[in-house]
Amino acid sequence: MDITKQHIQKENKFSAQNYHPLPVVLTEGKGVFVWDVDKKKYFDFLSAYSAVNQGHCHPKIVKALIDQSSKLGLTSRAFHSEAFVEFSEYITNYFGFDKVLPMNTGAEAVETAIKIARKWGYEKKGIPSNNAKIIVCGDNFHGRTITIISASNDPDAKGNFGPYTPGISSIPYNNLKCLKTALIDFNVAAFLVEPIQGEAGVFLPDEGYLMEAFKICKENNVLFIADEVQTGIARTGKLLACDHENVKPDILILGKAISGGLYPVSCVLADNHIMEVITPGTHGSTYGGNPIACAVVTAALKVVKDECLAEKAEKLGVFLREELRKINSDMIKLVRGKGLLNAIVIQPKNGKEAWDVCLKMAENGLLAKPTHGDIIRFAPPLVITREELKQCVGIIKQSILSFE
Ligand code: IF1
Repeated sequence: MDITKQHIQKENKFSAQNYHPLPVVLTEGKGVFVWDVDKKKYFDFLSAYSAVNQGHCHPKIVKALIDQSSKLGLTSRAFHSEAFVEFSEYITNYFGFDKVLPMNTGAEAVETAIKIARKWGYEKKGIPSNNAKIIVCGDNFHGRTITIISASNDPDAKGNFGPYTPGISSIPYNNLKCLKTALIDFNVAAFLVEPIQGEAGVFLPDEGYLMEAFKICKENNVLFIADEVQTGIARTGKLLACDHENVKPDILILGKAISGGLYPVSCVLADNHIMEVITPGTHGSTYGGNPIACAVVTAALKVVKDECLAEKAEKLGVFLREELRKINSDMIKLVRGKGLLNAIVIQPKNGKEAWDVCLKMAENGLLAKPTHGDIIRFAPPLVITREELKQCVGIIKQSILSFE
């Protein structure tokens, strides 16, 4: 049996089956490329769900990881650390907020944002105790914890994990009328929204939706929370997806590419009048804000600016969508996206569907994965060149036309 099959068989034996990966076993990554155990080279068109915006194993981020982990790993927040002091100043200036609260995974940062919003609701807005409500959007994806899936309408993500956390209501995405109605309720503390719905299949709201939603929140003394775990860090052609509409969220949630895919780091950013509800002992995390995370994030964010990744994503995204729309196949129902967060919707043909297209693209040297059956997300590292992108479009075209 070949080495790939051997690895997959072993994984199936020893690991929980909570994913259905493409039959590829990766062993190396550099920039836009990854290699499998057979030394086959691929373009990575998923970027670990937009966590590797700076490219795999970026030398400057790797250096920061090695240097810091050889000096001081984990102190806990029981003591101050030089790395954390420097990180806090750097990241709050970088994004323009007064305070940062560091965590590790995106879901933890989302949970943290919900906790802050609820506490703000009670202590600042005057919502009666234990009555705070959070408004979310249908087809959202904010993570996998019990509270977050309580806000989900995805049966796979939510099914059989009850009982669910109360105080969370869902409204249709991109619907300002429903938001206005929902915020009439004084007990609403916050509106939690993805500026672009990634998992749902790269759903872009109408132009102006974010700004109008923000205004409706302000009119009703409700916090606007932007989950930019996937859309942030230059992915959509601006540093933050909210920047396309000049919206400064009351609470900003970051994760994934904040550390360039080399260390799990997330954080919540907010100004003093909101973050001050968090006092000693009211929140924490063993690894949150650890020196290695701080060093890696600082290096990863510097790369975003030094290599103008947002501008690149903006320009290359327009090019990619133009080229994809030129592919003459009725299997491509739709191409949509912003910056280098894109997706194509596949019309099954001759019994072949999105999964088969992904298998064919893998055969031809490009890795991408379907979401919700018929949608394929195309999100390469932002360091990709125009020439490499052209090659990728060629692979996508060749793969899709092979089913004609
Ligand atoms: C999986 C999806 C993407 C996120 C947004 C918070 C989180 C995520 C907008 C939580 C995480 C990941 C999780 C991973 C696959 C991937 C994903 F398909 F699940 F939905 F990207 F679209 N907010 N998204 O996208 O961050 O706790 O994972 O660090 O769970 O399968 P996390």
